Amino acid sequence: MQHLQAAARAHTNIALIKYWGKKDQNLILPMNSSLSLTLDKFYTDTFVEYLPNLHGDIFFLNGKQKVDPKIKIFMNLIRQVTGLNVYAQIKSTNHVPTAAGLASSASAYAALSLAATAAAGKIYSKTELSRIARRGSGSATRSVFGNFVEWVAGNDDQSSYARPVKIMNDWDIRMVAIVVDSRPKKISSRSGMQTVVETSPFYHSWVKTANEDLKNIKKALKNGSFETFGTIAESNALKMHALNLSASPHFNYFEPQSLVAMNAVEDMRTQGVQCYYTMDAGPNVKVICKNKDLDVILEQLHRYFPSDHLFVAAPGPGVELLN
Ligand code: 2P0
Repeated sequence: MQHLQAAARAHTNIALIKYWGKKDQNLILPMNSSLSLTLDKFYTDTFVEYLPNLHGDIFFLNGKQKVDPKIKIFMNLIRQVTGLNVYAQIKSTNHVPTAAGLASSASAYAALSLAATAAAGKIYSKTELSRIARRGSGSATRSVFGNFVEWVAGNDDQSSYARPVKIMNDWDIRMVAIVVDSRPKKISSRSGMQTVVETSPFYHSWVKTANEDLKNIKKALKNGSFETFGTIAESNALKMHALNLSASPHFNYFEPQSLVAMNAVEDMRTQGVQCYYTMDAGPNVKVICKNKDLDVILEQLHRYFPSDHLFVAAPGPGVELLN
């Protein structure tokens, strides 16, 4: 008899062209295409076992049982897709440095997509898996692939998926995560982006410039202009945060230390060090740089932040099964 179990690992990703708004809440179709870097340091391991005697799905996160309605809805989708009508026991472990506050739904749903479908005896292509992961959480679409990844917005379930972005440069890129605060975020991405879509007077311009940013950052990835690449990423992040400031009610994810980090990066640039920042739905700042500049950047950041608040990551792999 078939063992209805499988385990998978997926790494988190950081968007450089942000996804910030949906055109379809149910299918999780984004307003604009986005681009991210999958990271090697932060990942989720998920084990799924279908057990015929269960009367509902059971979910454990880091050893603790959790009631999560989003997981239940997602497992119903998995049953619909695979045709296996059995409840599952799900055990997830987030491998994120203690207090880093970088655990994300991206790695969670990418790992669960692969583990839950493989345990049901189904093997899907990575493109198909990215479409399944998308239904759990938008950013999970991109964590199915490694390195640089584009999530093609699309217009329906079939046309909204992730694909790898080929790079033609030797940057040997690194990302330094500066942990400013590890408390849970004030406003979830899901509700924050919805408020912005409904109320920001700048939303239309965001979609337009995000599409242009995507086109130009892909060009920079191809022709090797790191300065153009970093400048676009930084400005795209700030435009996303400007949407939040212009929403009604307005909100923001900045803490005083976020601004300290951003200014430190800008100061380094005036001294000729190539580094750029991005920020997501929380106060932590991520610095993008080349490996060759890493030591000098860390030395500068140590002036403001203790070393246990700085985490260095490199490009990481896509989702994979664990034996
Ligand atoms: C992203 N972020 O592209 C954006 C940019 C942060 C800023 O957290 O509602 O958790 O589950 O699809 O994927 C995206 O939020 O939201 C996000 P849902 P998700 O990574």
